[in-house]
Amino acid sequence: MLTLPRMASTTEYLPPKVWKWESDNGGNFSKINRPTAGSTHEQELAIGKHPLQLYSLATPNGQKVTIMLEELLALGVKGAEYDAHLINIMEGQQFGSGFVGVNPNSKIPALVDQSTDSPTPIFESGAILMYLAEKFGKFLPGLDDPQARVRCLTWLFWQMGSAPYLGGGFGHFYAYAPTKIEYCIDRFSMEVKRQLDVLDRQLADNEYICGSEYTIADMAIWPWYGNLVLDRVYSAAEFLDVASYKHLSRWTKAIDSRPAVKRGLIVNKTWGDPEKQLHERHDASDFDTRTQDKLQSDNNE
Ligand SMILES: N[C@@H](CCC(=O)N[C@@H](CS)C(=O)NCC(=O)O)C(=O)O
Repeated sequence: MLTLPRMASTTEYLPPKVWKWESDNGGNFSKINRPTAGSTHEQELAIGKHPLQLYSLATPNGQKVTIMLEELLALGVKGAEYDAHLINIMEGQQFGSGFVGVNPNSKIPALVDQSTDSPTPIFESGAILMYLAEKFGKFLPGLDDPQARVRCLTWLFWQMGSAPYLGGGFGHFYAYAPTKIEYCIDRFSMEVKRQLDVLDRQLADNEYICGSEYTIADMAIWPWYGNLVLDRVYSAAEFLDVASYKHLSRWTKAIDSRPAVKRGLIVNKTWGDPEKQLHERHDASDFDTRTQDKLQSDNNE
């Protein structure tokens, strides 16, 4: 049988034998992306006065953790007091030596628990949510209810595996890539719409993702899929016809109205409406006194 050599389906790009790094490929993140790990410069991390030190930015992955911390504080859990330090990933601060020491994967969010015998560093938003849930015994069913617990963990891990298709796949090619490539946008729109349908069906029978209780699974899933439904990421709500997912929309709005969620969403935020930007959070009162609109009006006085 005659075997034809594999041909590239486009005439524009034929991959070379060995891929080489072109440091600027024109993409939004080309200035900071690189194919190696490790730190690029010395930069110590600041340590504030509270037991928990968060190093983050208000992307959906960062918002998961600030929502959880604000929910814990709303329940009166004093040990959940935290300092939220800004890590500006567009300026490469995730490659500073201090940050890499906490998270060798150089991605926000990263947390250090300073209340343990020696500091406990944690990275990966799912691991952080689980750590906090177990530390304080909130928002994750305990080992005395193994079925409820595994249901919650299953949906937590569903988010970890699914959201990269939404962010790294759909969002990247729909909103950020320097050229619109129909193949990529089609492929990831299909997958994201399938995921929206998965969530919609789950929420048709359940008030929250895992049942009648609000858990860390909701806190992990909402910042990605809730923000998408509310058209706060990628400007793709119409394109993906998100309004057609009725149960998902109901859940999205219910969680968006929680006061702790409203606070969590603005911590470490450096873009958008100045009233909704709290660059760093070191005290509960910062929400009233240190949002960008307040700081700007203080400067003008
Ligand atoms: N699986 C990780 C993903 C974290 C992640 O991708 N963080 C992004 C911001 S949303 C980041 O820090 N990117 C910086 C970079 O890639 O250099 C988690 O859930 O914590």
